[in-house]
Amino acid sequence: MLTGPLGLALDLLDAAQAGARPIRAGDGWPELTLNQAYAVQAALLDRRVARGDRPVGLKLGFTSAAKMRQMGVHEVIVGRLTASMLVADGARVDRGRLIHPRVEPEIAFRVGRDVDLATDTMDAAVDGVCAALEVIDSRYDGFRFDLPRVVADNTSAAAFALGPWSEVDPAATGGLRVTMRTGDGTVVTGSTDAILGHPLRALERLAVLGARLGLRLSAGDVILAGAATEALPLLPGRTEVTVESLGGVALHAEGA
Ligand code: OOG
Ligand code: MG
Repeated sequence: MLTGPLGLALDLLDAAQAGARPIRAGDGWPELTLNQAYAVQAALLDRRVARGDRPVGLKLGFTSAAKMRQMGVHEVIVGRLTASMLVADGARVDRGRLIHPRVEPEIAFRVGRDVDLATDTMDAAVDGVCAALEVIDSRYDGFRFDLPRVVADNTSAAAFALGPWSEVDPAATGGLRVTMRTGDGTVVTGSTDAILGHPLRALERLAVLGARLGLRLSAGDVILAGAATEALPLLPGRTEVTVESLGGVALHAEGA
């Protein structure tokens, strides 16, 4: 149980997500340190689990210069993925349950065995790679936050979709062309090299951050390496991401 400022942050974030209403100036958001913010993030996960959800992996944020520039945050962060966030490839996402959703193209890794990030090497544990699409939905008004806020808000995680898994060596995930087309036909392109120079670097950063935070992965868990381009609004209609040699993934957004 979190009490005091941490408990308040937890309650504000939980209510914002449940009600699809952003936290605004004047709502009494408490200033948090980065460590406190990760404690709030962990408590949010505990609440989800208590309601029947299940951890299914980890995500990295701000692994690309494009995202850092877009959001004004310049440090790699880690968040939690749960089963309820996973959207089947091509399935529907209801925008009405979200505040101001955005979508970003990513790649995902899957681990084939349990990993204690403090002691185990991660890239050897990876047994699959795929194209991925992440829906982010900051619980703060205007998508405006600083580092502790976005960390407490589970790195804006809202939903994600995964393409078919390939047994590509993680070392071969560099320099792949990434394309995202959103509901109004807008197309952005980039390269997996935008992710810290090579997606393997994302795994290395996750190992360092995860060891510090005491994080673990279970066999079958997913890691989102972070967006390869800036995020775009999640508009009604089909959003599709393709990653050269890995394939594609899509979702269909509906609702106001
Ligand atoms: C935070 C989430 C960042 C990424 O891939 O860089 C992230 C945000 O931009 O709201 O998921
Ligand atoms: Mg992301």
